[in-house]
Amino acid sequence: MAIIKKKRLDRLKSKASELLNRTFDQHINLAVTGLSRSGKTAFITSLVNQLINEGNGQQLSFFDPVHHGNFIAAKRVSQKNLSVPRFDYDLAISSLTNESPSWPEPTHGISELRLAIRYQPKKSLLKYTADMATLTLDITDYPGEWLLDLPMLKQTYEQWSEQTHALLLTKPRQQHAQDFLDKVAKIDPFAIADEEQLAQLAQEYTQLLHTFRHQLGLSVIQPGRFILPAELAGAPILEFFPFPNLSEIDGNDYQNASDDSFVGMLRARFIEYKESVVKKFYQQHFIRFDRQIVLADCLSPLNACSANSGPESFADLQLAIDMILASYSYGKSGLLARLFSPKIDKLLFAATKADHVTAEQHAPMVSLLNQLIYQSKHKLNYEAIDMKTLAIAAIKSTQSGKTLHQGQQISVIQGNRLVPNSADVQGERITVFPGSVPDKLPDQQYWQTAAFNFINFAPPRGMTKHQSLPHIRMDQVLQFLLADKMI
Ligand SMILES: Nc1nc2c(ncn2[C@@H]2O[C@H](COP(=O)(O)OP(=O)(O)O)[C@@H](O)[C@H]2O)c(=O)[nH]1
Ligand SMILES: [Mg+2]
Repeated sequence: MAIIKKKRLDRLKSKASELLNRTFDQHINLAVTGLSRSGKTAFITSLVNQLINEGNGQQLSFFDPVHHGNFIAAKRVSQKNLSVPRFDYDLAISSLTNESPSWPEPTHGISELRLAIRYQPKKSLLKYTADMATLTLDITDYPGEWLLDLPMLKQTYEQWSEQTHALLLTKPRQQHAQDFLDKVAKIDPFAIADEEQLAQLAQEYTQLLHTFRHQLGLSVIQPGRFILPAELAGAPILEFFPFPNLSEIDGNDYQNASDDSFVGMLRARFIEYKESVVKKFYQQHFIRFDRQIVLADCLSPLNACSANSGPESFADLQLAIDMILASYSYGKSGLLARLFSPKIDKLLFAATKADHVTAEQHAPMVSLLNQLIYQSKHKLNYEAIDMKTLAIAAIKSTQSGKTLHQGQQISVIQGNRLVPNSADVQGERITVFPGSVPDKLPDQQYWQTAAFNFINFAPPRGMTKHQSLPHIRMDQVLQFLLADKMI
């Protein structure tokens, strides 16, 4: 009898300690996304750097665990998911802290990094049981472009072709796309597909997407994976493109088109792409995230040099943000609800590169981003999600000050101009007034008179690996994303 009781007691004890351990080990799956060049790599590098060097140099005064003294230390530990590439923090921090610092090389896919953050529980029940608790933070970096593919899941190849074709016919895409469209128009959709020709045209379509993104500064790129293929580069699954005017051909003929005909092969690849690329990403990764930060560079599209396509590139950014946010509107759509369960409880929008403008421009930056997301925010079902918008600089590369201009004091910023593709990446030191950021979506008049001067700055000199990087509001980012799990 006594033995049985003891056994039961032991079992209970081990259950209790297991339970304690479980509550002990807090865990956050933090996802970082944004379109290419929005600043994801710089952001994650700075976030990791701030946490592992806490106390060295820069203050994190708006991050309560540091402010109240219960932050102990953070260190990198090996990641859980061994099949996902590691986020290369060492490489990134090395290039930033070189004698001649440069921005980390662009990345093209998904990567992960895990931090273990030690802290002293002060408020939660944990304080009775431990002097120290651990928050495990898994950070995933993935291209926002991949989320642009979500709407394709609801479309047939015909519908997608029609919509994409219509987009290709609008300014400023049309003048670049005409050549490609003419070539496709010559193809007999029911002829046996010439794979070589198909690959060649897919290549041209992909090239067009690159032009839209990098030359015209547009954001709605579909399929998004085409310009950031990661491990799928060169795979036939990425070799398809929209076929115009499918609605004009006989519906029966289209349905019965064999898989080796042009249109049959394009259709088959489109379907396969949705299944094994788009859905797979949601099922393998997206479903695990519980906090998300979306980075947006709202300043580049304001630039005076893009004045020709300024209004279009801005409208395009708005549409892209809308498409990206659709990924969080679970619950409303059956399809999405089936793909991932509602899990994300905090969503942060950050307008990046705030060091490109003077401090008084940060408030308009935030309102501008809020306007960009306003429409989608109201369309979607967000009740369960805590949301916030901030203007940040992951790595502050300028100083701000005042200067006298025509008898008036104006705020200016100063930094080293970035010289692209040059061995001497540190250009001359310049002082600029970058222009005012509009606090609402710019109207026609803005584009006519605007003189926004967005210059790419080199990272600051003299940073070291073991010091925290200069930043703007990274402590508020940490506060929003982590602090409630560290009490
Ligand atoms: N001045 C400044 N520039 C930044 C900052 N973050 C990113 N950038 C610039 O934006 C470029 C793209 O950033 P990156 O992090 O590689 O973007 P990703 O493609 O989203 O990973 C960098 O090479 C920098 O030129 C920042 O905090 N301040
Ligand atoms: Mg990157």
